[in-house]
Amino acid sequence: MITAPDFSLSGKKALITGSSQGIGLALATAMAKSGAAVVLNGRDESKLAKAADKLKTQGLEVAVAPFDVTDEAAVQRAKCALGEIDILVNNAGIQRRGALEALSLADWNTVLSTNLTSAFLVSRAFVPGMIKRRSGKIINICSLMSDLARPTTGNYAAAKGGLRMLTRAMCGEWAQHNIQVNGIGPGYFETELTAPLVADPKFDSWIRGRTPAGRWGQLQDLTGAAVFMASSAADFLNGQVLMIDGGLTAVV
Ligand code: NAP
Ligand code: GCO
Repeated sequence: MITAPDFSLSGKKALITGSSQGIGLALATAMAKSGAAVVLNGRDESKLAKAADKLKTQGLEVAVAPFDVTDEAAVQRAKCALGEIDILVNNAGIQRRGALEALSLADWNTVLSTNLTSAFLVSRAFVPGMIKRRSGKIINICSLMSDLARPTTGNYAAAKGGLRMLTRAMCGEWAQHNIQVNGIGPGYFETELTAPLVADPKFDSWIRGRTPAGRWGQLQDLTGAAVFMASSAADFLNGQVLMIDGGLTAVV
């Protein structure tokens, strides 16, 4: 018998990396409002505490796990401290813009390690529990730059392109254990990461013209897809990346 889809996350524990602000905090808030007990993550403990307070004042179940997602030992310590989780959102990410020919190896490495390797490190830490329980959801926060490049973001595009393929690779290895791994590819959203672009009238005008919806993305625009992918309604969705970009990648 066909029933209404179940988007509830009640009884689930969700870890969202890089969730002291921006997209991560928005997704954590929406998941908490959908019933999940959420764990916020970031390196700056005071920022993390302020973010947790915002959720607590809304009566939401929240904990914090301050660790650097690029630090293998710190990720392992976090796994020991947190125990099992049901939903993992690999969201932590940074930008270090610059022309490729002038880009430092440090700026290359830090973007690849934060935006790509960290998804491997954190998923590797928590997936054994999901395998044992034959249940789990992993959501990788990709980008429209998983498919499209823009000058001065070569390191970032390489990382996000890799994250699309890592999403498929994780599906290939873990779907057999009833673990669903999918990605969300935001377009251009107003956050701290894009603040310099939002503040640039030329870029702002260009992105509004280049985006069929004619606007920057707002954080609420991402929450429906994230809660869906984290819920039992998406139990047969696997290895896919959903672009939420106002149509930007669909139209030249
Ligand atoms: P943001 O506002 O700069 O937030 C980044 C978050 O990640 C912060 O909470 C930051 O906290 C955390 N973080 C950074 N490095 C970390 C590390 N090594 N370990 C743990 N946490 C770390 O960025 P955002 O715009 O929300 O972006 C979130 C994700 O969405 C990123 O993966 C980004 O690539 C992706 N994305 C963004 C857009 C957009 O237009 N904004 C579009 C497509 C994709 P701490 O600095 O305190 O650690
Ligand atoms: C840039 C932006 C993009 C966005 C986002 C687009 O410099 O063009 O930082 O990389 O962050 O990933 O989806």
